Amino acid sequence: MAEALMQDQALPEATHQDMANAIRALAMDAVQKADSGHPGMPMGMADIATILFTRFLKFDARHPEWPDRDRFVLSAGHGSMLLYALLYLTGYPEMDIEQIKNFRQLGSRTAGHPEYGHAPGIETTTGPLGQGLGNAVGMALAERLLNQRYGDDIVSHFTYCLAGDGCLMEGISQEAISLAGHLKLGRLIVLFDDNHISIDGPTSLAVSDDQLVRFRASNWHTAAVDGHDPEAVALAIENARSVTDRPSIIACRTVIGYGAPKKAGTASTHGSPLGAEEIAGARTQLGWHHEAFEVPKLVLESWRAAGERHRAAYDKWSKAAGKLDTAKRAHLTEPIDAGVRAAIVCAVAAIKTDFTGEGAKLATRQSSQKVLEKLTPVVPGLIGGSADLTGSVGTLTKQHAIVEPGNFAGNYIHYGVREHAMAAAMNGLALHGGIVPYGGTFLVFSDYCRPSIRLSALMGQRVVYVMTHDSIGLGEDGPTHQPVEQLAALRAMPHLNVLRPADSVECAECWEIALLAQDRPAILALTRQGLPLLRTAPSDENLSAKGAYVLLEPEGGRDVTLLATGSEVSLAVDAAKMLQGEGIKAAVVSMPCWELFAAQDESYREAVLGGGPRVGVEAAVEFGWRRWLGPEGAFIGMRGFGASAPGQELYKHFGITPEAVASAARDLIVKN
Ligand SMILES: Cc1ncc(C[n+]2csc(CCOP(=O)(O)OP(=O)(O)O)c2C)c(N)n1
Repeated sequence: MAEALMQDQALPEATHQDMANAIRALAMDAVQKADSGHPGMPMGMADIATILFTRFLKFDARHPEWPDRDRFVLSAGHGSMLLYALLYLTGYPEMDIEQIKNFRQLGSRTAGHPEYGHAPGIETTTGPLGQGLGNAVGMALAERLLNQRYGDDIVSHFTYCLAGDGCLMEGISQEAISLAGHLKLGRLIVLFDDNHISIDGPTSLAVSDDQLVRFRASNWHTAAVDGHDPEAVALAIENARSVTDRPSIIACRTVIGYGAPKKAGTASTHGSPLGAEEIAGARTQLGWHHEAFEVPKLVLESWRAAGERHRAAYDKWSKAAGKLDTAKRAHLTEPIDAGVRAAIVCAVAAIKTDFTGEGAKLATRQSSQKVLEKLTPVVPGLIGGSADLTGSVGTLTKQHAIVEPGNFAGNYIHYGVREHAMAAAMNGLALHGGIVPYGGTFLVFSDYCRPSIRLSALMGQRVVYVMTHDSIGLGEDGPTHQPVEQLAALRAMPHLNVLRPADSVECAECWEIALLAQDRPAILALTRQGLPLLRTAPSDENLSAKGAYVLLEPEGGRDVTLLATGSEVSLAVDAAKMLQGEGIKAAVVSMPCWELFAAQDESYREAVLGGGPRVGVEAAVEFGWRRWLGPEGAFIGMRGFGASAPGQELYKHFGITPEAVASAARDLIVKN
């Protein structure tokens, strides 16, 4: 409260109205010049954004990377010009007026929707509605987790999320708000652009929810204000900040396209340029008598002053952070630094030795749990969780304590049956910095996480998705639970490592790959059923790191190469042994990660794949396999959905057996 009042007194000279109008004008001018975009939301939310950025938001435009800055998430990403205008006006680096003029143009930092990494100050990529809200929940959770570990002097900030009717209509919003309310994320404040308009027209066409009742039912503090009354907005934000045991939502009643004389309040301002005449009318109505893209000196200076409001706070924070142990300070932004990388490599080598020594038959979900048990103490900020399948997916170990509502000392989150929110929140945890999130569910439910996985990949965030029960091998639960097309679908996604280990040793290697790949997410596709140990020879080298490698090379050249992933590698090995008995020389290639294999040089790939006939084996659909098999190769796998029966029987029923592999190999050799 005292802080907010002090900031009030330091308010720059330009009027609130002028400062808000600068946002409105930049938005309508940029959209007009680009001949595409969404002016309505920035014009409607300009008052709220002005209050937030000039009075409350803790940020220093010179230091967008400040770990203790408040986070501002524009969940309604179509209103990107609101964010770009704010970044330009407050003086963020790399966001000059040329960027605003080049809105939506190739190579500009001002893409149609905010893209993480395109400019400092863009906290996350938004556009797919509701995802930003899920990210904000993850960021607010990260703040509490790190506050618990670092204390108030180092981590103590708010997460503000601007969400529209669209975000709140999306199903993911229910999961996200329910999780946030349960965990009592009191530092999360949602500013709801309650303008009653979406693309098709008035929201009454499609929705009649009482949003605030919905939020209250999920343990949120709620308030409603006139979004064009600056003092009412300020008071509501101040109140929300003082509620520490619940997240808050403020429904800000706004007029979309505020200021446009004919179009304000209508869906026509949502996603199209206003047109020259309407823009001229808006300038008159708003009292903004400046050329396109021109922000008068006083207004710009006032905004720039807002960008400097927290310089002293930044300096104070820097001093406090400077007293931290160097590694701990570094881990606040990047938990896996050189020291931790070395520790991971070392721990994985030790686990591999244990696995080879024990020689046990283990499901890879169990091996993964054993690996996690060793990695958890080594990786700071490693935060686990599962969507109500903890026991099945092996994500919890003896090294974990549970995060409870209002108590953030733990390192494991019960996300509940909320796969959508789990995945979106994990993106937020990763984006916040200081956290390495992993979360588990069944591979078939990767479909429920897919929109967020896509954003992890697009943003290059290190999120580890532990996806077990990865084939018909799961058995009796039947085709609803048996993934057949998910591996192919996930492999189709750019910038994502899909890792499917064949045994415990590969499982440890895949965890190492997932954690050390700082710039991308990973899927660990793991089995429910036990798998024999195939990597019996101890090796410190991470053989999985090249994506595929020769597991078994026959002496004296190959007649055929058997390519397989995960649980089917042992089938390929059995087939090779059968063939060997007949004098046929078969090599077995394990392919735990296609993406990494594709990135190897051609000579390596050719050497691994071999020049002769190839048979691919995977208990999934064939889609994608031709890349490795060529047009002549044979594929042993699924041709449709699975069935309900014990896993072993299903393998026989669907013809995924060593005998079938051997037979396909013989046929190919004869043909050749
Ligand atoms: C998941 C998803 N579905 C659909 C869209 C397309 N879309 C963009 S904005 C929008 C309507 C949003 O309405 P609202 O949040 O009320 O925004 P406003 O009209 O107030 O700007 C839709 C359907 C999208 N971006 N994401």
